[in-house]
Amino acid sequence: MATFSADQINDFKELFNEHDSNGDGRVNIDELHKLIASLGVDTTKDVVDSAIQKFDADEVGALNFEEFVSLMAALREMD
Ligand SMILES: [Ca+2]
Repeated sequence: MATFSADQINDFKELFNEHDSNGDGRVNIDELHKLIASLGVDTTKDVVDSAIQKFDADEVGALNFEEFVSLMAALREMD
């Protein structure tokens, strides 16, 4: 998580918690799709699905907060 400031991490945490609608500490494909849309990024479920597969290190089909931050880092790299 080295590339983000503490403030950014806090913002991510808020965003993550806000979209973890069932409160299980992970964002699944539907939750992540809405989260990314709320950032103003237009994407498809297929793209979200591949992102989950790529960053879901423990392979449960949803991202925990740490995995989510890795995804945000990768998205930033693409800018
Ligand atoms: Ca969840």
